[in-house]
Amino acid sequence: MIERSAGLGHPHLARPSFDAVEPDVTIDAVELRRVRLPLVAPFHTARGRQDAREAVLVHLLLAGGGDGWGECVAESEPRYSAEYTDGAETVLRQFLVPALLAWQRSHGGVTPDDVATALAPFAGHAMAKAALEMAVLDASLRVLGTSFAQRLGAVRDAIDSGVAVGLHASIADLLDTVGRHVDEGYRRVKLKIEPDADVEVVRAVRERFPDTMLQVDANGAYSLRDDHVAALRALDDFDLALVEQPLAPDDLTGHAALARQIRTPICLDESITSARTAELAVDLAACSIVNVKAGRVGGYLEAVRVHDACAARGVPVWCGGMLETGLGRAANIALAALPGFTLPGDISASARYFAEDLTEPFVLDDGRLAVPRGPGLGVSPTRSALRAFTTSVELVRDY
Ligand code: SMG
Ligand code: MG
Repeated sequence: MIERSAGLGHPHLARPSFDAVEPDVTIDAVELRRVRLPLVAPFHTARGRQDAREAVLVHLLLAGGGDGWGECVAESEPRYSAEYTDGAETVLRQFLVPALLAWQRSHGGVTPDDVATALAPFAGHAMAKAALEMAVLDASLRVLGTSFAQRLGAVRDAIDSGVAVGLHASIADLLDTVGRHVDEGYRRVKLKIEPDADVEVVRAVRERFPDTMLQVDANGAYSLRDDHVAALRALDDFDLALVEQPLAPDDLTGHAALARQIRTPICLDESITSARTAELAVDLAACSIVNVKAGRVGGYLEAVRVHDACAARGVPVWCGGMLETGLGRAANIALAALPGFTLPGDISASARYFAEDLTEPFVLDDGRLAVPRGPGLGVSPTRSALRAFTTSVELVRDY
């Protein structure tokens, strides 16, 4: 791993290999726990509206005590991606957890690096796989007394916090929401856009907030139609940090063509499903910035490889968000503390989405969030939140 530091020119990226020291853990049982947290306000995007965060949590119970938590970022409905909560729970119960337990039986234990190998026979389901790997990472790092941040190669103690603002019914309402977040101290604001809710919306926000770092996310709602390209080109006037995923996820050549027609840098989100697709997208000039989401690429270890591939190409990355509870938020903050994460991520304070989080809340400090430093995720669900938000629990074990 040390050779990667040469490409980055960053001494801190000389990340120690944990393979030698990370102990095998022995999983006694896997609890698949469904939670449902109401959102403080609905979140609208070009792909629909959400009123609550429904998630599958993967809770590993280790033989001899100890545990680990993973959060699956799949959403209730298959809109942002093909994965969705019920599907993720099914694939975990029926295929992924049994495969990991079978691996453990034949190898005498599991390490975080084993998870992707054990699950590789199954196609897709990146978010479900990521949740299981996250739980194994948490469990084994807790045993070691090492934090996620240290394991992933973090170089910062706090990260700049950005906030994503959904589509609003009126520009006046949107300006109120953005104003509130600017007052709260967020270091950049991302606006959701869609055809016909773009140029005027961004113009109004830019006029009211001339000094705020702004970017937009289209969730693939545009095409190369003339009127769509014209609207995206009109956004060049507003000094946006980037436009995220304007076109369909599989349209890399379309993004490359669009990049030649607009000045705002293109960032890809849905298109990037692995370090390999990140390399391809960058090498095709489909994007010049990458949004990294561990769930979308199959886990935090692959997310680090996306970071490394981008760093080697001089491409800035930032950490995306999936309305995570405190568990996923803790892991995202650790990831966003890596050196190549040079842009603020969609990692807000807990209060942006939840009146009560699953863990102790993450709170902004001068527009920043502190990187958890305790063993594993450094946070755990509180008993009261588990009681309040759990909707079902099932136990999977190797009989
Ligand atoms: O966690 O603050 C957050 C959400 C950020 O906008 C956000 N995420 O496309 O980047 C994205 C969306 C995906 C989830 S909503 C469809
Ligand atoms: Mg996005």
